[in-house]
Amino acid sequence: PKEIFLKDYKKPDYLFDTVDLEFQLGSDETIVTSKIAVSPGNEAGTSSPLVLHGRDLKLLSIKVNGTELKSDKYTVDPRHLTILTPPAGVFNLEIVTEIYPQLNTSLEGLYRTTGNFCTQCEAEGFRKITYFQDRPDVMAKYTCRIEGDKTLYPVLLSNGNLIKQGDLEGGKHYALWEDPFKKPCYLFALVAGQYECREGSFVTCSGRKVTLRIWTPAEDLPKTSHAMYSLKEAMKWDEEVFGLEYDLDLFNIVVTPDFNMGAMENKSLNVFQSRLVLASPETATDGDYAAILGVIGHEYFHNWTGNRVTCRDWFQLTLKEGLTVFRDQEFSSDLGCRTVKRIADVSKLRSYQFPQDAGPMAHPIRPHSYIKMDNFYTVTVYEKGAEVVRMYKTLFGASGFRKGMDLYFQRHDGQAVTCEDFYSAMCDANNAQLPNFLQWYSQAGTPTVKVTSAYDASSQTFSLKFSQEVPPTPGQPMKEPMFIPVAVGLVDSTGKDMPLTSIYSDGILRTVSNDGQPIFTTVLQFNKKEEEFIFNNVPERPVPSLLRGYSAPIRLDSDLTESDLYFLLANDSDEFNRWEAGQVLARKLMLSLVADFQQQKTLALNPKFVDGLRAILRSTSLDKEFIAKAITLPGQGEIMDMMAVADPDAVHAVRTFIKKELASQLKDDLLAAATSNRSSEAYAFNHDNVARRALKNTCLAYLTSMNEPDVTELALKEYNSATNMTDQFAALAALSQNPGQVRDDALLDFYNKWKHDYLVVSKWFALQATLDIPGNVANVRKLLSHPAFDMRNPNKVYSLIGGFCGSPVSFHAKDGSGYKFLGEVVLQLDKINPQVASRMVSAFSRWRRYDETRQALAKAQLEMIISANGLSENVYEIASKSLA
Ligand code: BAL
Ligand code: ZN
Repeated sequence: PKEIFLKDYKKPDYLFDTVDLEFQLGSDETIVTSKIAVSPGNEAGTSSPLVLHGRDLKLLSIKVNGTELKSDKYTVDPRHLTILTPPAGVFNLEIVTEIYPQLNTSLEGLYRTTGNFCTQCEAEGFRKITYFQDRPDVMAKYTCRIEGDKTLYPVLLSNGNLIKQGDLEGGKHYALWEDPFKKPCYLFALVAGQYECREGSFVTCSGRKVTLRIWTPAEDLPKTSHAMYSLKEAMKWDEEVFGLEYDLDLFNIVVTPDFNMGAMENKSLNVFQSRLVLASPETATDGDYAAILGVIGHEYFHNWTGNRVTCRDWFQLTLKEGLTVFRDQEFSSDLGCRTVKRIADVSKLRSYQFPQDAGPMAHPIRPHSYIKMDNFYTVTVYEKGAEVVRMYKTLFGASGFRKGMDLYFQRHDGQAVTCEDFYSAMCDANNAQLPNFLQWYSQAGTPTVKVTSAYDASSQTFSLKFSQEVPPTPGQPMKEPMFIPVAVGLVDSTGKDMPLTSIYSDGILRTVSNDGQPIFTTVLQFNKKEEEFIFNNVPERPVPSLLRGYSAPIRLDSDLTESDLYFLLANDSDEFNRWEAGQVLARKLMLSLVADFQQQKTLALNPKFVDGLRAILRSTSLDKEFIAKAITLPGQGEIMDMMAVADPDAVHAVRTFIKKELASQLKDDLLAAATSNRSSEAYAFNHDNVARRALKNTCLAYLTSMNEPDVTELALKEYNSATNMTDQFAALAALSQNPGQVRDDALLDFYNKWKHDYLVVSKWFALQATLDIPGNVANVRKLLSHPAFDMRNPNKVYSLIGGFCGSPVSFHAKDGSGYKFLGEVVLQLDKINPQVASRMVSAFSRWRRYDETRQALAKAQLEMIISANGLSENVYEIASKSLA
């Protein structure tokens, strides 16, 4: 397979000005006619061959300026169509191809699922529809005429505005769509089938009325009200926060059960997998409601960050994804609770991105090379990318960030640009220079920042000495220092923030104030290997609150003592850092108990830790969802990630021990919180109610972990009396922690209740897949042949197989049964859907982190996979890099 490099980027030889597509949708084959107005792409004009991408296409004809092209004037291979000597200057190209959407299980390009047609073109799916320069810097205006059977496909949708529609002979009809905005082909979309829509409208800030339609199979329409609410909120928010107005009179969202990604931002025709649109209180949890809000927002926000301004090439993916994730995070924060959202995002980064950044697939947010671009839709490009965007906001403030965004759109609307363009807009708008900041785009690996502090009473100064280390990653043995914004506050002995006045560093004394007003948090700009910052006028030894709000995506290694951390847990005005202090304490505790467990010592819980959590649990002033987060222990993956040799059994045993011990020591408080936060009110998705349920259900999970009759009784009662899926599923999950009849009965009951609803059944699959019980692989293997499971449906695969791989005890079973299971599944999946298979094979990539026995077993599976015949490039890339 061929590796593609960022450094080899060249502008396209040819430009496409307009593209007129025609689809004749048939039951077996679809005929695609593409008429393109081509012009030379470089100033000198060109006579170089025009190379078009194409895959799985049957070429029917090519015309240049209306004349059929003779076969000696072009070549075709399985990946390309090359027109050897195109005419000089502007010319028209017409290509007719035949494709077979009903056979397309890869879900890239045009495919048919449950009778309906749907497309997915990002990153390189358009080449499965027709021959094209399938790259994002080729931007054209499109029309799309769709023709098909009126009964089978009553709804015909594409991008832009509906220009014409009408009936045709033979029971057919057609629709003609025109998109007035230039776009790259990855944003093209077509949907045809049996759908109904919920219609709404939104009046934009300039008074234009936009029609909003959410299309689903008729029976799901009642479940689209939250998505419609989310869309309207997103449109309003983007106007208020960024001054960005929607630019067409129609916005469509289509729901499909089979979709590789979560959703896709095609211009004015977003496509979503069902899980991220459909919700009712009875069938969707608070987590689902929150995900829908975030992803509807995310795809809508792409209209400006991604569509109006797009990427020059796929290496720049984080330009649109990092920025748009940042925007959806901010949107969800503004509509919910900012601290809780920040905690959730940082936890995700630590659980998924940190391990990636420390493994064989580590790559900068802008990768240097790829074999299959699909493999780079990663937590690094998305979530770390969003952290990099967040650093601009931390440095420039909300108004400086807005200025940068305004300048970015002013300069680049309608263009395909690079990460440097975004960086320059941010810096230029703020008259700033950020030395070493661009390293975030080119260096992989999570930097570790060490901090030591010293207080000098005689000079009333407090010093923070920083040093940074960026670990070696594949292809990058040596690293340069990065620009790291560190938000810092100093907390006095009464727990209050000290006013910060001036800081000395690098021979420069800086006054710290906000128009003469004292400030309590300052952002230190740390961009060298080592640097010391000295705070002046500090009357007593403070406890520093470092990296407030998690101001940079780094690992912080500070000299804060245990008592400093308990002090911050109880007092820090930065709520994120209160949570963080608890997490640092929990991580230290878990690691030390893991060592005890490995040495077969008796485990005992530090009473100070119990007291710290009790105080949080009893607080009447803290947000309830915050309390739920603060009493939740770091995940097993996070702890394994901190060990020299990851030991899933020890980490599991320790986490289970702490959970049970906390439950037993805090039982009265947990019971009080679990019962006092019940509510008989009708379900509403608002922060107060979500927070109340989160706290109640977190406490219930703790209590049930004790596996004692009274708490099991309580959980059963919660399960049976629940009036919404959040409470019902939480009670089921709580009960499922303990093997036995109660659990088996509850799981069966749940299935029988919900077998008619495939989204709820997916939750049921995921729950069983993630059960931390030895030997669960046999159960999961059995579920593969359950009538409700379908290997062709990505959502079910992510639930069952993905869930299983995320469960350390079963996946990393010492006998290799989990690895063997995944090895078999990957090969089976790869024949159906390489993108999904390659996501699954990634679970092997950190095999070197485990003991020798596990290493050998996992490696054997990777070797078996890589030697398989007909392996996709997607799986090959992940498997080979994992073995390298
Ligand atoms: N562009 C792929 C799906 C998403 O990130 O929105
Ligand atoms: Zn996106």
